[in-house]
Amino acid sequence: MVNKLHYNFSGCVSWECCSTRYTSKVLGSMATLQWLGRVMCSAFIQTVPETRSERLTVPEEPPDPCDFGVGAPNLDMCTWLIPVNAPPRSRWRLGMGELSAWIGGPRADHTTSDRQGGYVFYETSYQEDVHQPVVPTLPKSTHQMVGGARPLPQGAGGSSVDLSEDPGVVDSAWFISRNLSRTGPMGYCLSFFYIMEGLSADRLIIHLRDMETAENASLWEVREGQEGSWTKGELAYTYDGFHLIIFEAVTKSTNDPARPFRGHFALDDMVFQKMGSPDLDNCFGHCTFEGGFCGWTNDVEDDFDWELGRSSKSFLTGPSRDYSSYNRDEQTGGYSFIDASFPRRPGDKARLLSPNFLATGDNNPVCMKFATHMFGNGIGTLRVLKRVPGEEAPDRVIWEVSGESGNKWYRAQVSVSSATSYQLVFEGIVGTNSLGNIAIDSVSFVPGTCTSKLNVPFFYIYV
Ligand SMILES: [Ca+2]
Ligand SMILES: [Ca+2]
Ligand SMILES: [Ca+2]
Repeated sequence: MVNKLHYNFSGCVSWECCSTRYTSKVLGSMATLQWLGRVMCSAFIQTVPETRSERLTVPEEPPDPCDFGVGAPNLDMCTWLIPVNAPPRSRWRLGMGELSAWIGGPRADHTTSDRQGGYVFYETSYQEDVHQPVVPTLPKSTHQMVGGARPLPQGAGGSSVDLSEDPGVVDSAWFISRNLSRTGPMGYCLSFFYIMEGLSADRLIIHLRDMETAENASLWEVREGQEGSWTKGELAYTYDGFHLIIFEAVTKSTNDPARPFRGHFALDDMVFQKMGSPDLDNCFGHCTFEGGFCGWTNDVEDDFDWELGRSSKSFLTGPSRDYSSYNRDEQTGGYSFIDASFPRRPGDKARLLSPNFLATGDNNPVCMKFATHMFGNGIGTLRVLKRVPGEEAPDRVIWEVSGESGNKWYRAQVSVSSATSYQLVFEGIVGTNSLGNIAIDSVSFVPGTCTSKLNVPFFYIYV
């Protein structure tokens, strides 16, 4: 059961309506600047398939890349959409450097690095009206596809709310992919460039929305950008159902003194590729272990190997479900694990080697994120090491955890920087007995040092 969802601009159902509204409102001169109206009205009505037969019309291939065009008459959102009901203060817009002085946004795009290249942006300092204070409520699964103001999430642990204090309101704006079909076992790599700049911009999140259940899972999040410069974002994911990808840009709260200040988010060069395809040039090293090791390889100079596992019904052979299969509560999904049972002995090691990464430079660390599962009273140790190929120096341990952590997946992350090209190594070490399988999943990389925030629940639903 899927809501029929309509997206367009400002409630308009035609280009004429939309362009009139925008050109008169924004610039007051339709005759001279009609193209700007067209720029802002480039998406009209789109629907999410309501029936099975409609869903079958969803193309099997991922969308073509989108660079948002070059030059005002050609700016274009391609197949991307914004929600119909988004109020102006919660709306992504097409823009380009030449227009940035009037309508906001970065001074150059990413594709061409000039003032003619298109992008989409969300100006966070925009405040059309006065916000009403909203008391936070627990998220409810209302499944309304509506951007705009939303209550702040509950504090950690769902503690009671002090009603004497106005919690403020955050605005958020959604930028939505067209309908996507199943990704296939290898999954998709979504790569893009983003800017997050200014005091009033808080965070950028990517959600996956299941079109049948209308539930959202958050897959990716950043809370800071390299101010003013385009930063690459990458996301490898696999999903066995019809879905949407939603970028959500979130402002600071109205209670935050930074909220009135300027800020914006921008996106450019959106590219979907199939993981494992020969021309894949993004998501290097990322892996959800659904259909293989994604370029990671087993070391031959150790004691045994990492294996691919899948939805084990016995905890003796691996976790019952993987980490990256999101909101599908089924015994499904792949991961990689070490099997500690006979003939393994305590202290045996298995190493999984990454592809070769280029040097990061001293000022450009990357953060490797991954999920771990360490269940069983004989659990040994999981380490991440940095290896410099061709160098005699031993691998250097940069992350390590030992002992059991229950029958659960946990997020982990480690910052890496290297003056030379390098490899990363997952090393699993067998513990005191055979009840000690260690699993990993959802390896990904983001630019910059890892932030300390790891307490965001992996899966949560927004109102
Ligand atoms: Ca562009
Ligand atoms: Ca997985
Ligand atoms: Ca091995």
